[in-house]
Amino acid sequence: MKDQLEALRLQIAKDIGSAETLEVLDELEIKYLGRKGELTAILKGLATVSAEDRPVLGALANEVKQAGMDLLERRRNELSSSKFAALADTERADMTEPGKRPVEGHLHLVTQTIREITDIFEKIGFYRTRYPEIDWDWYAFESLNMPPDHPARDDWETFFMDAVSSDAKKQGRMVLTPHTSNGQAHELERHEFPVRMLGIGKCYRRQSDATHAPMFHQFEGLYVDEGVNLSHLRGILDYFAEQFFGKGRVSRIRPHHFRFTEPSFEVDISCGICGATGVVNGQKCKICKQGWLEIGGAGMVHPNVLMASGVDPKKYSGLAFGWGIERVAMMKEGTQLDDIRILYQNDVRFLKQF
Ligand code: FA5
Repeated sequence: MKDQLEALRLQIAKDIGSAETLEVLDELEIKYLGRKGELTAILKGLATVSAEDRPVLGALANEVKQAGMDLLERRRNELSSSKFAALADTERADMTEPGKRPVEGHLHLVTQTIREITDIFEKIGFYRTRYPEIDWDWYAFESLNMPPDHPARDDWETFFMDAVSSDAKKQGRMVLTPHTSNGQAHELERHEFPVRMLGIGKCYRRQSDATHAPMFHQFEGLYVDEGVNLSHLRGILDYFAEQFFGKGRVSRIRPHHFRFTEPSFEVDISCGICGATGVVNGQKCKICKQGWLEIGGAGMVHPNVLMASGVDPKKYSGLAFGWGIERVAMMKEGTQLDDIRILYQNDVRFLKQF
């Protein structure tokens, strides 16, 4: 039995030494040292040996088992580390290699313009407001001195929908607002002065061509306090022209008619390409054709508008202006778009230029 054990020790050492994979080692462990393995089979013979030899042979069997376990562990460690060493060669990752950047988007030109305009007006004390884009007839028209059936509404009437409210100002129908001027009555009825509102929102009209979109944005300025006059309006317009369009750009006002301002004006900005001359290298300026670009309407708030919101026109006066965000973005040097609708076609090749 002693010889059998010694022979087994040598066999185990030989087989483990030549095993090339972890799986073979697992098999050898079962074959030699497992519950039904060769060592157990030899130990069954212990019952037949003399009581004197039994402890000696038992100790030897334990020694063979322990030696086998030690060899198995050592060989397993060797094989595992060489396996990872091989992996390190075949699957090497260079951590210093530049990664692949995901495609990054950016803010839409209209959003960028809204932020820029907001910054410019906040510097002179205006605060941003946002009033409903679907609003009651009162706010969109009547409070602005346009009673039902007045012809001044014609160009501005869009989609109306029936609605119900118990509020006296919220009667009749609701409308997709054609301008941000509906914000004027909302702001005035708060009766907190001075009012220095910059309302920015979406507007809707029955128009679609190179300079008109059916959905566009306006920014509406409303400044109401004691003693507000036309020179404040001129100052604000010139301030905006220079801040937004660049040094040397100025504004010009021309008489116009709006029901909610008196006097009313159209506002033009001097063209940055021809320097307000209308001529470039002896040719008519392609951008403005006559030196000036029209950007929107403005005027002194009509007393009826103040009264409609319970504001005393003898005490307070105000100025208001409403311009298109897309239009001013289009007129900025470096943009110069020849069709407003491209802004909403979601063509990434166009959008990523800004
Ligand atoms: C108005 O909407 C007045 N509520 C503006 C106003 C406010 C006047 C306060 C006085 C006091 P108008 O319809 O002209 O006015 O539009 C103003 C500007 O909005 C236009 O000059 C243009 O810049 C822009 N705009 C108008 N219609 C469109 C459209 N369909 N697409 C893109 N921009 C437009």
